Amino acid sequence: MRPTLESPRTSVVVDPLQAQAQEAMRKALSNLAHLQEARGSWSGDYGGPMFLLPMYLALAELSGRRPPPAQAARMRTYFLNVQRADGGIGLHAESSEGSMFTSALSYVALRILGMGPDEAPVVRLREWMAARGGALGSASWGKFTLCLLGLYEWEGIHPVAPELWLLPKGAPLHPGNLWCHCRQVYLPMAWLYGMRATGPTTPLTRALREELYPQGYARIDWKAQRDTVAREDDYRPQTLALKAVNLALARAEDLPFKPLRQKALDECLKHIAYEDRVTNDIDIGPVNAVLNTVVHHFRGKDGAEDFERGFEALQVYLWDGHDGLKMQGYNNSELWDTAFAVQAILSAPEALQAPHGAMLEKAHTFLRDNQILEDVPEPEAHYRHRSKGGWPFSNRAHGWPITDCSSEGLKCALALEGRFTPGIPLELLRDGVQLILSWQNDDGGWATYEKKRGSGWLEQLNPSQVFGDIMVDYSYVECTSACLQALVAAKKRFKGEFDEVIDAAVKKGVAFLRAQQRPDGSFEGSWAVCFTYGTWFGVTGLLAAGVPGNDGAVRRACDFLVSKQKADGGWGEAGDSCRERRYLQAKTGQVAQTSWALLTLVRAGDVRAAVQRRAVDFLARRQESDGSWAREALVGVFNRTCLINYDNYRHYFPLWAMGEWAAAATR
Ligand code: LAN
Repeated sequence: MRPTLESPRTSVVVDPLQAQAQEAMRKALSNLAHLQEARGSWSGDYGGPMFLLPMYLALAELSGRRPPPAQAARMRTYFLNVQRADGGIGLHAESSEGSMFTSALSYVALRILGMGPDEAPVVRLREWMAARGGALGSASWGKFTLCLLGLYEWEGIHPVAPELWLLPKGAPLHPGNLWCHCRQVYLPMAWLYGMRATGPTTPLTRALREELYPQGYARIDWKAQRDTVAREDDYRPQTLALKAVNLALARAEDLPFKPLRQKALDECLKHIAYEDRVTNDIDIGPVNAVLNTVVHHFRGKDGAEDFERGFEALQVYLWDGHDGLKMQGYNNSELWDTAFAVQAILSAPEALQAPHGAMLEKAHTFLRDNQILEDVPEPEAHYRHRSKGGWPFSNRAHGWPITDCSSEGLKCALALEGRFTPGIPLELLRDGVQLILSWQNDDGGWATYEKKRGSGWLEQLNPSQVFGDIMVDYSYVECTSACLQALVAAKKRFKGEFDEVIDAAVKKGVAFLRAQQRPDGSFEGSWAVCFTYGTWFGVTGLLAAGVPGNDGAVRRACDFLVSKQKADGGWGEAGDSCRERRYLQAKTGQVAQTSWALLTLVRAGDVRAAVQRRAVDFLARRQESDGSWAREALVGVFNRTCLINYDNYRHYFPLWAMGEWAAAATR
């Protein structure tokens, strides 16, 4: 800088952007403190998928538990808010087109919720469906749900054979080899299919049969409809392999005598009861939570108590949000949110953190009290991995630990160790490390809940039509990165104790990550949108593992991100990137994605300071006066096609990114 007489050398040159960032962080911290729950966590709307609430309402209708009027009104509001201008309803709340699966189920839901067939939104929805052949084109899970209600005939779907559960464990088609979410959905489906469980005909179902099918219900040749699917629902068209399996299952189903059926149904029921028991009836996810409860309903007197507990547990999945009352994609996302919030808080300058000791202490309590303390009973007999020492996505009651949730939990536990009492016993931290190590796949990566079991070709048999990659728990960039980061932190903490095993695991993990990088330098994410999220994890995983910032892979990833920055200084990647598997720009920058990009560039020590400054400026400008950030487009995703709302991402990621930027800029 040019020395002048007016600026004596002792004066501190204050960068106005630093000052702006400090002020933004101060406000973001008090907003986080304000949003924190008494139990120490952050909770938020986890809606998005549009098939969940209708499935819940199908159960409510079957079991005579229609929601009370005020709740029903909020649910109607939700559907009407999400309904698209063309009349259809998409797979998720912000889909760029309607889906027959969710339109047909939402139609039924609206009628269960008391809307008449002549009310305008219902008419528009029906017309949208009719123009596309009606509910016959619904994806398979929609047809299945309609069967339960007596609104589709069981002969019109491919068999879901309960006997698969009796196959020898090593058989490739054994459900134990499937991704746990897929396995747990097809488990109650197998029982319900085996029983051809169907609710009674009522005036409503009689009317719906005519409204859903312009061709006339009585005239439909059901057996010929097994493969009928609307263009909108056919993301994963039937493969030859699936066709062959379906044919074989159909032959078996047509046999007059099925000697193993009863035994298979009992086996399914045993696993359903087990899943209910080890999750406190929450179940691993929203779909099996509904379907297991449907099973108990159809068990009649035998299932009455289980039904009550299941139905009660389902209430935690409901969330009354800004756009109405919906069913969420999980019981909640509290552990995940809390772990990220803690890391964001810890990134802020110490002077700003100082007033928030109580917030961190409460968060620590939540993390401590939600670590999983026990393995599930007889894990092998129920196709379960170990659990002890891990962390779930939501809370301990849910009970299924996840690789990356455990890693984010462990990272926080280590970062906060010694600060609050009682702390987490050292033995439990060790268990966490061992668990993460035990989850590593042979390919060097980490999957979500379990080690990869089935081989990739199983995906050829994906019967869902609307989802991609549901059959196998593959290694993912995000999970691998999180596990590497946690292991490296653990190596430091347990000086010497785990050095060799962790070094070996990290070496393989790095090789996996490198192999995932795409020619354009990006990494594809699977659990949020999309290349921005994946690249953040890819790069931070490599860096944590000791790969230097000037490594070619890191440089290429940074170049990729820099090339995508928008004129407003932010990053905005459209949700359809996940579906189409290529980077699609959104109209404007988004704060969560901008934060991921900024975190990546800062950590990598990227020297293009102006790029980062524009991002910081974008984040600060977007902040509201109360320290929050406004809601933006959905940014979470699963199975390539379905977006989901991580409502707290906008509250802590900008803080985290500005915190790391500010620290690096003053270094
Ligand atoms: C989730 C939620 C958490 C999420 C993260 C931990 C964030 C991720 O890093 C790994 C994958 C995981 C565990 C995940 C997988 C898919 C889930 C379970 C969901 C997105 C929540 C809902 C979704 C589930 C599959 C929805 C039901 C639909 C099916 C196709 C079964």
